[in-house]
Amino acid sequence: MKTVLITGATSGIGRATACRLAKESGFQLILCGRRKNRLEVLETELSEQCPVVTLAFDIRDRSAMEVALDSLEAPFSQVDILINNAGNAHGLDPIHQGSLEDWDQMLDINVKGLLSITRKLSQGMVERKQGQIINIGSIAGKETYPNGNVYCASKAAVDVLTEGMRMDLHMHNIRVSAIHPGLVETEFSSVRFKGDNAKANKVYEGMRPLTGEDIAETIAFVMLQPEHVVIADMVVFPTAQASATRVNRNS
Ligand code: NDP
Ligand code: 8X3
Repeated sequence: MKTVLITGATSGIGRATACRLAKESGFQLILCGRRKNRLEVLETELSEQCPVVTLAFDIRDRSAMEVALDSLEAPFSQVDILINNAGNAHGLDPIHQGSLEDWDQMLDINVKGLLSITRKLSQGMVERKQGQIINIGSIAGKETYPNGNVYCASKAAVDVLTEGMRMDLHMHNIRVSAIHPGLVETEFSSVRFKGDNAKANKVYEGMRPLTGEDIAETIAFVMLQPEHVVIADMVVFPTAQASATRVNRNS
């Protein structure tokens, strides 16, 4: 049985991925996020389908992350597949008005959090000469858009780090992939606009966005390829989107 760890499993893409992978046989899940109550509900829901454990920690807090991962007992102590999904945008402001607190959050979660957990879990993968890492980037990392500045930079870092990880780890038989979604309707925009749901809903106005389930399906596709195949990089848009800024809102 292979062990899959998903960060950011309490909502959106991560939650949908947990539900999608629970349907596959041969996998057990470690689900992570800060909201413990949501993790508990999900564990109860999915443990009828496959073995599940949950770990509640803030990915910015390196020692909390280490303590949580070190607490894993067999058969969950060896992580075979890491899905680096936790992340968010915080704010959408021009560079001279951006909030330093928002910038810290995006860099600490989307970049440094992803790096810390990857460093920790890739060590065991290297020792065992087997593993897979799937990073959730964004179209924002491929194309910068107005006021996206630091979020775009954080996702460009995920793009570059995916390449770096693959270069360092392929000789240890570890597969590294990135999936870069366009607009996906999750809690993402509500977090970006700090709970202002009127602003959040406008992001998807007049068009049909992707769902967390759509991206979960692409994650499963990448993950379930034969061992000699790595999907290195994938951009996934809704049909109504052609680039970071070109969206057909009459669809
Ligand atoms: P959601 O806001 O629905 O989910 C974000 C997840 O990240 C939550 O489970 C949240 O859990 C977790 N998370 C956030 N901050 C932390 C933290 N400090 N420590 C631990 N976990 C954290 O958004 P999405 O599902 O849309 O986002 C998932 C990923 O997809 C992100 O990396 C995002 O950048 C990326 N993405 C999203 C797109 C979109 O349009 N929605 C498009 C392209 C990429 P909790 O709050 O419980 O800690
Ligand atoms: C999320 C997609 O375009 O809102 O990464 O940045 S976008």
